[in-house]
Amino acid sequence: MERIDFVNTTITGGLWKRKQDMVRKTTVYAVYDRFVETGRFDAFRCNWKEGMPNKPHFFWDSDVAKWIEGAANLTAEKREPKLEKIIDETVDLIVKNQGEDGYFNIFFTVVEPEGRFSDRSKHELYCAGHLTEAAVAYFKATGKRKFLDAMIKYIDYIYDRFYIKRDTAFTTPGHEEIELALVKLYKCTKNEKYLTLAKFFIDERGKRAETDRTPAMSNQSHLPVREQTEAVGHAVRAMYLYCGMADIAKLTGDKELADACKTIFDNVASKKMYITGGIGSTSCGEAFTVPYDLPNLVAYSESCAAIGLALFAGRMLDIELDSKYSDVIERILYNGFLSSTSLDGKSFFYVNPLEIIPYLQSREDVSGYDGKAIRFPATQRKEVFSCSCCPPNIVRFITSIADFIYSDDGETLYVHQYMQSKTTVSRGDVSLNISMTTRYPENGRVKIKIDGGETKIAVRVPFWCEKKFDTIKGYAFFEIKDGETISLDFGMPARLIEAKNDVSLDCGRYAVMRGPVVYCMEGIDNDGHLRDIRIDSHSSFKTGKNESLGVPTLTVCAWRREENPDAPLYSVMRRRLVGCKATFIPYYAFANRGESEMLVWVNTK
Ligand code: FUB
Ligand code: ZN
Repeated sequence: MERIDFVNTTITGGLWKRKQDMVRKTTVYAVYDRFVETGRFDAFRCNWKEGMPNKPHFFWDSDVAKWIEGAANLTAEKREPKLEKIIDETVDLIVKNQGEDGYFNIFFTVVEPEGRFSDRSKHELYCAGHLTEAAVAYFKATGKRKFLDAMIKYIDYIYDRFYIKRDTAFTTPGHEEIELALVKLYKCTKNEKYLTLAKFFIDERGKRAETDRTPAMSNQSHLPVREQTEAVGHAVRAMYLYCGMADIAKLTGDKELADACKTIFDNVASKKMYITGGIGSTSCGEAFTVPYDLPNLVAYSESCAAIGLALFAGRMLDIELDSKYSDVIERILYNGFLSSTSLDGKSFFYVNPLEIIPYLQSREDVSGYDGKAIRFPATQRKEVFSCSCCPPNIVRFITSIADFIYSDDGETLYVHQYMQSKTTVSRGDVSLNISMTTRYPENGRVKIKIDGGETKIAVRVPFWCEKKFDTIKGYAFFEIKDGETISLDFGMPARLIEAKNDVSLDCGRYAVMRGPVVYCMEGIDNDGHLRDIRIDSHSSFKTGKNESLGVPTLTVCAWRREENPDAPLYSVMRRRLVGCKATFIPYYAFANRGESEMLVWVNTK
């Protein structure tokens, strides 16, 4: 089963078309402008000196690289001369400032020139990886080779130092990413040495103590990767590592590696993932903790980590057909990922909490301490961060989202995600034109038409679908003739969801989902005190629309205690529940109307 690359698929309507249009029109420029203002683009001139403003951070290269990758993805669908000009100018600077030997890294050129390949915690190989991904994307989009050739030269140098000479102060990267980039470079150039280097970095991780300021578990170096069974440490690093492992497992047929990936994936999906698909629940090390530790108020759930899990799940699906992977992707897409970006496309959450109590935000100011011990997530999205890894990651992710829709194995076309789209599949002399029509996730109806030949088709039956389908590994199989259309209706009632009782913080609470979309209440729609609102298991939801936000709503009869402004801090319980209406909006749309309380897991009556 091979994935149909997003460059062969066009999203033609619906939510994702609106998001892609927003990125093309607004987000890509908003992120660019903030990166210009903060000196990230200028840093590529490599002329920073002590005393000057905008000292380059050691992973600024990667911020811009991700932006370039996103801009390249846009160019792949429709040429964008303005974006190409920015990219070409940046590539010129890279080539100009690249060493004779191929080396390119802003920080280790202008800030710590003596430190090349000496500090495992400073993301050198991570930056090289993102630059390589960007170069491959730009080459694929435009056919221009300059960036690709520059990165080939750099990677050849890395190969020589890390794999041939082995004279660097560390063996494997402190922040994984280059592994999956090397696989992309291998696929693009067919040069086996890049696959060898990717495999080397994967195989060597955890086999020795590395000189590193970061704890071994934080960058998954505590054990050789084949012996790892649990997702641990920094969540983004973990996901990028697992992506690399899954890539290598698929390309080399390495069953042991594939099995490690399966075990780790199951560990994440069954014990360490929010209902939104978010992962990495603590701000301390931006990391996974113990199973079922999924706090809502102080959730970390970094946007990049959600992206990373979707990328990992996509690669697992490349290895074996199983809807558990595509279901997780869907959960992320419509929730933990989409929440990252404001509805106007200009600002972003780094951290995606599942509950907001605004007054807790000011807790640090009144404690008398710097108060960094408990960090409450920001209540509002920001346009840029000092560590601004998420915004450009969001740009490259939305622009390549069609990567998740289809796969083909020459006999069967697999449909994993439902997005209105068109694609073409070549099977020898036969070229199949596929067009999918749907308003998903507004409703669960999907039509898929095939022209150009007959085929088997396997469609994912979503995890939330209550209708009965005959499935194998969560997919329903049909035969479809040339010119025929298959019509599916998964239904899409609102449902109450409960968490396993091990997730202590969610006990006695329900979350609301309609199809793949998790809903939440905001104070602004519900007179605040959201924790005091209770719903019960007979709740019946009415669908509607919030016109100003342009999103669907759900309303339900609920209860709350009768208001008593004179109540003391504590008083003897009296049952004074009164009926009220509770209004829910999609979780992804929270925090678009100023600061407000927000709650996903609602108390039960
Ligand atoms: O360290 C580089 C990026 O910044 C990581 O991927 C994010 O988690 C953040 O730490
Ligand atoms: Zn991030």
